[in-house]
Amino acid sequence: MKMVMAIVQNDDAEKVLDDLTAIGYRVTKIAATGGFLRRGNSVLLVGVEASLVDGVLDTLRRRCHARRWPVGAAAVSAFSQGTTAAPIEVPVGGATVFIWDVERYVRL
Ligand code: 2BA
Repeated sequence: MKMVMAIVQNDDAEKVLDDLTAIGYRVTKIAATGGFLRRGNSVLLVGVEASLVDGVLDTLRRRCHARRWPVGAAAVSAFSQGTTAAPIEVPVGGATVFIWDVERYVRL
């Protein structure tokens, strides 16, 4: 069994949840905050048989879109090191995905 942990933008999370639950995947959504932009995002935890991981990745590819967001003042000032910096944007997403082996899965 594998654990798929996907960090996605809030705007995409509901569609991913809809698709995954409709085809029978069990999913947990956790509200989170990105360390760089300090914007809300969503962490989706999906425990699946190894053979189903590609199906999860297909859904994430289909539903998660890259966007550009302005960088907050704190991050700009950290990068500019005291010099005046024009507002900048960074690309965010589709999805950042980590996959690891699950040693044991128990539902009590
Ligand atoms: P944030 O940390 O808010 O980062 C948002 C976007 O800002 C990133 O998009 C990336 O394009 C940019 N960014 C982040 N750190 C940067 C840095 N030190 N210098 C320049 N640009 C930087 P994504 O790469 O698509 O990441 C989206 C969100 O996924 C991140 O939100 C973070 O919550 C999570 N994430 C990404 N990589 C991660 C990792 N290796 N470990 C844990 N969380 C990660």
